[in-house]
Amino acid sequence: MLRFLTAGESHGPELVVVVEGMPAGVAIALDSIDGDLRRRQSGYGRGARSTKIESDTAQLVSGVHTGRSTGAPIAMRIINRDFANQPSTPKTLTTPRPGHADLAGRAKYGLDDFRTIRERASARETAARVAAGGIAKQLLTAFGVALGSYVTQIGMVKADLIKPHSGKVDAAGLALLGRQADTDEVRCPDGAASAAMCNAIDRASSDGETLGGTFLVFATGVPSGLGSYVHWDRKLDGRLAQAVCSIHAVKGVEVGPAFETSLMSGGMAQDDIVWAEGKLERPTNHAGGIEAGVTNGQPILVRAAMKPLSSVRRPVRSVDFDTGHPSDPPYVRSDICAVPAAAVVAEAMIAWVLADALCERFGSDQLEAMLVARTSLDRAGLPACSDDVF
Ligand code: EPS
Repeated sequence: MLRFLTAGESHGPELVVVVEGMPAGVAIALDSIDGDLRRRQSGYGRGARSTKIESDTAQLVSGVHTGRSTGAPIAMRIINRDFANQPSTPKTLTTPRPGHADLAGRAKYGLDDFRTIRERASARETAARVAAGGIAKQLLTAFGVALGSYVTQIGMVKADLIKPHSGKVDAAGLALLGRQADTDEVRCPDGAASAAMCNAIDRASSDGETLGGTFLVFATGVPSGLGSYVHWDRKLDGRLAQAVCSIHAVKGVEVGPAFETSLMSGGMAQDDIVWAEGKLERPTNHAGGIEAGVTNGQPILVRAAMKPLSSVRRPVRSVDFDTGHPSDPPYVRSDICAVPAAAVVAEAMIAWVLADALCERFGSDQLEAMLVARTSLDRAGLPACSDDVF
């Protein structure tokens, strides 16, 4: 229902994003999009490009009138300040860097200069995704859906945090963890772990290394009934996994504590269904808010694993395609750790998938009509005795 398309190269003049299918009537505040762009740029371990050169803001080109979406495509631009620093004829790169798109890109498009491939494959593109996700978040806000994220591990350092699926942390508790993350250098709400993560990043930097890690994204207030159990390609967990796994360097995604529950017996891993004080309650959330591909009204919990970034200063083995001889590819400036930034990008991608699923369920032309549809559909999943309550 919703689509977005990004364009632009890492060191080209600008990134462009076109958001298509946004219902009319959604309040669009550029401030909150710019706030997310700033959150994406920060994080201990980012390189000079993010911290010293770029200062991302979104310029709105179309699709918004008097502060509200019109139903027309919403186009935005994000200027690359580093464009001004680029040489007019950059040196050709003839040795592919392992772990990057270089080799795969040559096989795919037959491009001789690995720099051309790197330009589009760069994670700089995620700034445009965050702008698109920022639009999606504003539709979600109208439905009372809120998103946040925090870092759970960097390198070997794991945060010691309350388990978000344990039933001991509600929407307000998750929001607090998200706010704490936003004030921390590595976006980790465990202060002791955060300090150890920063030390690990310093050590990696002096060793010419990089670090990966894991992060958690949550969405609260999500209406039940989004997604489908009927068709494989409409299952919401699958759609979320695809969206998050498409983020640069993300290699794994779990919905709820999937790997932890794989160690449990079936009875332990269930989330009981309880009718209490006129409401359906689930004392735990092992399902991560999704059962059989459909939201169940519980917070959505998605965790992802990011590999250590592939641009390392220490020597790596490769082959020069001009000579056919072994060659160490030239080090190209990069980040040491981008896990905190990836969490913000994942928020944007999850917001996007949820907004798309909202449009699917409640219609997608006008926000007002969607809100009316929501009110009538919300009661569909309740037991008959709920009539006495309402
Ligand atoms: C990236 C390499 C670095 C990162 C960049 C992603 O860029 P540069 O080579 O210009 O130093 O800083 O990320 C961003 C610029 C950004 O805004 O996130 C890469 O190779 O993917």
